[in-house]
Amino acid sequence: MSNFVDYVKIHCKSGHGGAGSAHLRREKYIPKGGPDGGDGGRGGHVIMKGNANEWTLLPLRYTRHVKAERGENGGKNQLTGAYGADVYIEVPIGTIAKNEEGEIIGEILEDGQEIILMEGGMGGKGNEHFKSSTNQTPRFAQPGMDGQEGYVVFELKILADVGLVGFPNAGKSTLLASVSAAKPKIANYAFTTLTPNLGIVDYRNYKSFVMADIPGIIEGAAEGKGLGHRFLRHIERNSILLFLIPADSESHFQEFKILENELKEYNPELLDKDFIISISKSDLLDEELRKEVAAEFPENRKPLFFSGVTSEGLMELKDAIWKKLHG
Ligand SMILES: Nc1nc2c(ncn2[C@@H]2O[C@H](COP(=O)(O)OP(=O)(O)OP(=O)(O)O)[C@@H](O)[C@H]2O)c(=O)[nH]1
Ligand SMILES: [Mg+2]
Repeated sequence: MSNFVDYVKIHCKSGHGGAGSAHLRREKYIPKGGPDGGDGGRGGHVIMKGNANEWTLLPLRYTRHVKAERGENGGKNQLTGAYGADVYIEVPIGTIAKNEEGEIIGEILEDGQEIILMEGGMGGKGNEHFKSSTNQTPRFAQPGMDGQEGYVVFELKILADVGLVGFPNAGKSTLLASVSAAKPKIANYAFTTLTPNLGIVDYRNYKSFVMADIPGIIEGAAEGKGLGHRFLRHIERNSILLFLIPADSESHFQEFKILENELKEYNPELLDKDFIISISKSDLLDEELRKEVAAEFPENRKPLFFSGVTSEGLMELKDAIWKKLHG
């Protein structure tokens, strides 16, 4: 999935409104019929719609133009023209649409959510509306309004094969920096990382996967503490999760449980994702301490040890990630 597309530009056009009708009623025995022209139908909207089954903008890569239908013209007998069909652009959760000026039109946060990117033109009013005491038979009607037209840029903020999950200071950014060309800020204080960083990790024989370094999670994150929902949303878009528990944690397994619980509180389906547990900063542990830490974890949850500083354990970690992704 490393050929991810997170940017697509599409020329969009909403439908022109249908014209109102200027029809005059003609009946056999009525010499002068009145106006009976119906209104034109609204032109179709261009709508962006959230689809939780999509994870990339890849399906839109070759879409150059999107055009909604025009509204039908009004007809005689007060017949209103049909609405032009709306056109839908389906996007993954987290997609932001911007106009040509770079202003945000909207962001998709939920499955099925719809945001109108361009409104269809209003239909014109039929001549019936223009009847007055001085003009009983108006021979004119409104034209339909123009639709809108222009480029829309779609951006998916983040999408990665593996997302790093850990408390602040766990060593997430250090790991990303040591396995990819990304240069995230690293520092010895909480919330150094405020926005996600992506890195492409080279793997044996020219293979690669994408790793996402996301802001640290704290207890209560699911209720909005810390950076709250903002980053938990990013986690939803990663294929697998890598939990990082730093070697100098007070209680490693406990820390893992807190992280797991925050994900569950936010969205229980996150726990269905494949995950790997790791102990970061393993250079701080000698053989004996390492055994003690491993013993905290149940048999089916044994952690991998690595150090982003000395690089020990990184190859095994990459192997484990690759296996989860493709094995
Ligand atoms: N000894 C040792 N220190 C490390 C290691 N990895 C990170 N550190 C240190 O731990 C501190 C935090 O590292 P970061 O990589 O910024 O941690 P983070 O998880 O990205 O933190 P936030 O962005 O705040 O969530 C820094 O002072 C790092 O130098 C490691 O493998 N060994
Ligand atoms: Mg960081």
